[in-house]
Amino acid sequence: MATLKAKLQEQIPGLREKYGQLLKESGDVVLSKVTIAQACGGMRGVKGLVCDTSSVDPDAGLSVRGRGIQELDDQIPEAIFYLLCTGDLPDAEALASLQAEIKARQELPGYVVDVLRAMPANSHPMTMLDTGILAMQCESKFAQGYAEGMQKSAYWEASLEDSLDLIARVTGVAAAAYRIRFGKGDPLAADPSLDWGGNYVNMLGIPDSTGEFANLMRLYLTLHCDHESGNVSANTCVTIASALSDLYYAVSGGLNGLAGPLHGLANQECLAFVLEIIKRYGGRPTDEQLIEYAWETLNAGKVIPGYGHAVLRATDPRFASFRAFGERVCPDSLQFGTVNSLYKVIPGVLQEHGKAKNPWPNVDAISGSLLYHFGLTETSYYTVLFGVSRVLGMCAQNIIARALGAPITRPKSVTYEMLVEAAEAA
Ligand code: HAX
Repeated sequence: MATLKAKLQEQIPGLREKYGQLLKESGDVVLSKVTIAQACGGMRGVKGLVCDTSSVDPDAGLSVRGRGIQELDDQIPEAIFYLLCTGDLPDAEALASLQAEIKARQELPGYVVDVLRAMPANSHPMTMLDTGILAMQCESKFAQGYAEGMQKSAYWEASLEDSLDLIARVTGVAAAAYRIRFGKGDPLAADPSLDWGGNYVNMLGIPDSTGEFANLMRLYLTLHCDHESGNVSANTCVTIASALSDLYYAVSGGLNGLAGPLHGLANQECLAFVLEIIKRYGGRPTDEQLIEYAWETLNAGKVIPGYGHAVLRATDPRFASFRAFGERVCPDSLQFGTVNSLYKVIPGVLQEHGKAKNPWPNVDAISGSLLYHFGLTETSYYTVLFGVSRVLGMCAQNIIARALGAPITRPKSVTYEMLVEAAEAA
């Protein structure tokens, strides 16, 4: 068995060597060109970032370290973190050791709950999550080590320390935010006998007599773990950390990006969309009613939440994993059934509409319907779960970036005049 730290210690010299060699021998090779449309269009398709933890293929979707996410949907999120960091799944002993590390660090500093309680009663749960994480910045071992003159070669170890602390505590922050924001009573303490996902469910305080809600949580935290480094939240996190701001700053900042409606907030909007449809038609709608509703939405200039993607061009495999879970656990749920009916009609409507490059559903189209089934009905909380999971990927990406001594991010921007000049020269 190799603990996460031992495995990283063994791998990092080779990793530095292979990148060093590549840069020396092939540093001038052109990877991508950038058109004016791309410079003005969110840099779509420009290859200008390096990320080894995961990759998103337009058709096959997310793979973590080369393994399709659907092959991994029976793994627990702690194992996925080990995989993200090292490229291998842990054996039983390494997994137990990682879980023990997390359990040993999960008690929240008392001031976090005070900070959350002091926030306005109508704060968005994402604001509470991000604030709770940022409040703990004073705990950063990276910041402390840096102030004490830590060697550059040791940055990754301090990052790993901050990662383990953050992963251990983020579920406590998220659960406390839920209980305070929605008047569920005092925050609940962590239970060290439970795994990361099971403990999170337990701290939310939502009864789970069958254990299936904990299974859904493990699946949720696994499926949302990472999505390359170019998406808004990961890219923001990478950029902040490239200034050697520690992970509390970087993760909190990245999650602020996740809170946008075109990114992580879509899952809150998806279930609201489903609930509105059910209300309007007084129950499970027919296909004709769904088509009517979809066209009304599009004609009002709005997007169909949960459909389309900046990179994917097929049904998101994470959608498929959730769908299989729903078929097994709650096939008769009104919300899950409506999501299934939408899946039948929306791609055709979007194709006819002719704008979206991808008419297929992304992960956000379905996750809320399953959470709703288990009694997590506060839709504004859904992005928090996404954020908790994404902390795994953000931390893994950061550990590797610090191991490789990644420099500060600084792309070049151009003015309108420069664009015109380039256009004229062409
Ligand atoms: N409904 C209606 N129109 C859509 C659409 C949808 N679901 N998806 C894309 N379009 C429209 C775009 O608004 C755009 O219109 P304009 O030319 O008028 O601006 C046009 O189709 C082309 O867009 P695109 O190239 O296909 O998509 P983008 O890469 O620009 O955007 C989005 C990708 C995910 C933001 C987009 O598909 C969308 O808004 N979807 C709905 C919201 C959503 O589900 N977001 C979650 C995405 C997953 C994620 O990141 N989660 O965190």
